Amino acid sequence: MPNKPRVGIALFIASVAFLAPVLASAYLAWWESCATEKALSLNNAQDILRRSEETSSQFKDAAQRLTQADLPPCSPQDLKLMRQVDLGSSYMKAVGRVAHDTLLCTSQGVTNPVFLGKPDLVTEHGVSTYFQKNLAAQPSHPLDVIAVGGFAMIVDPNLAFDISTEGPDVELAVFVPSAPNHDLVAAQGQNFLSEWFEPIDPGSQSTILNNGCLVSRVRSAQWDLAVVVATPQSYIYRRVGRFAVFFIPIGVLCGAILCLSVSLLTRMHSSFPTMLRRALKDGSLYVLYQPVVELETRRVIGAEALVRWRSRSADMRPDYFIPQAEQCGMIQLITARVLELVARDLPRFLKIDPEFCVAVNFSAADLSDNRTVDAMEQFLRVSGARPENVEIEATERAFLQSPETAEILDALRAQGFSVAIDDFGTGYSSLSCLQSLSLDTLKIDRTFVETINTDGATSQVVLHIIEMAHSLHLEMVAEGVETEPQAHYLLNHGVRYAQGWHFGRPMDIGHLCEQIHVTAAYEEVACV
Ligand code: G
Ligand code: G
Ligand code: MN
Repeated sequence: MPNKPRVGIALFIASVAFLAPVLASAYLAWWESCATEKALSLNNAQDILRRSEETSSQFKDAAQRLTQADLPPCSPQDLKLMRQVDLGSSYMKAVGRVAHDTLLCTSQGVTNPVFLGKPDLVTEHGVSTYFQKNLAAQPSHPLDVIAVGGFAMIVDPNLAFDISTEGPDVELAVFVPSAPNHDLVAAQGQNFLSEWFEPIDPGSQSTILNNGCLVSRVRSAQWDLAVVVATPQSYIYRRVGRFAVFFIPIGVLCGAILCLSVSLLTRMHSSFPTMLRRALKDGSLYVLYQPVVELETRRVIGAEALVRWRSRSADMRPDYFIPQAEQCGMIQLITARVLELVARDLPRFLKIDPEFCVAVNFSAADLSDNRTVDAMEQFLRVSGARPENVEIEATERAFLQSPETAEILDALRAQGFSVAIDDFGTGYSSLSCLQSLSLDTLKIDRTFVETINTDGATSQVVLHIIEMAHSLHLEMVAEGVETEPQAHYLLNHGVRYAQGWHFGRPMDIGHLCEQIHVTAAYEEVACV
């Protein structure tokens, strides 16, 4: 994919990764605030309804007691009983007797009849309510009179609302759901909307957002009473602010972590070509050399060039970046860089040993491209080396990629380079490779060398490989030799060359030069 859309997509993913948790936390703050405010408002409504129900229940008990006593209305005994009843009920201010819209007497000793006027509200159950009557010594504090069956209850309408609300703007109302106009029994606030009083089922409750208010409604199961509590929506926003202080930083943190991870991942994966191009420019690709020794003399006669990538954080494994480079069609750039580095290093090796041979790993793409032949021509010119100083190493996968490969290999061999089959025996078609291609060297894979002197099922395979190589007149290099008995075994079975940790790990040019010197000196001593 071209670079620009890739950057665009990465930016988009990173922005989503950052914004998603931030938006989620904002939504969570809003959701939490709504839930808290809803719970508060419902709680208030239930509290008011409970008080109203209790008042109704106390009045019902009082009326029952007075009816059962059947005393002459307003007689001394009647007044006495009314006082007793009044004392036992916490929500009623007083009880009394009514007839023809007139309060005849009360438990508080009122004996002069008080005309109440027409009732403000009459329910279908025959309950009449007279609002805001000045009955006693306290004219500034009007009371409601609720009358049924000749008895009256005098209540303070504000008592039901004696609860702590969140603020003065919270509106409260107790109403009669069965009344055609859903008349208010008591209210605190003036901005009620008629739709808030649409009756709900007895014993049920609901909360809605309506006209900028959070409206909670509860209806009594046994009384003809319902309560509305309306809280301004601004209270929710105020709460969101408080929750946001807590949630948003968490969201921003999560967003930042996610965004960072996404950008790291996209840098690691999607922008591999960009990274490789940069690495090729800034010199973070380099080569190490693993010595190849002659088993008989232990002399270092050559080395395999192994590419390395020094990245800012840690070295990147070739097992990762070689297949990636192959996949995105950039492996030839790596081969070109390796050849450039080897061409620069070779003169130093040749100064010590003019026969020294460096093996370079080639990929399928290199072996299907005619330009490789020209590149090798140029390599000889730049390095001043002879073709015998270079071996072209490739796995069977690389050999079998395209029909041109055989021709290109022939051309390279005609130039004088030798060709080795790498990791021999690990693929599916190694044998057909040997038949169809002209090769010089077979590199025995370390999985077979590992089995030497063990009684594993495949421990005999190495012998067959060696036999086959002999019969095809191929030179052999054993890979992954880690112990002296392995080296001994290979030598005894006619393998001339080997590489592996027993002789040396991949090393830089300085160390390899030292090792060439040391082994050359060792051989001279041995010969004397
Ligand atoms: O020693 P190392 O871990 O680098 O080997 C890992 C793999 O990378 C080996 O299979 C080796 O063949 C491969 N490799 C190392 N250098 C090169 C290179 O320059 N070109 C190619 N195509 N493969 C390489
Ligand atoms: O190109 P090739 O696939 O042969 O790459 C050789 C790989 O084997 C490299 O990863 C190199 O580091 C690794 N290697 C070289 N010598 C040894 C050895 O003696 N033992 C093991 N385990 N790995 C080795
Ligand atoms: Mn190799």
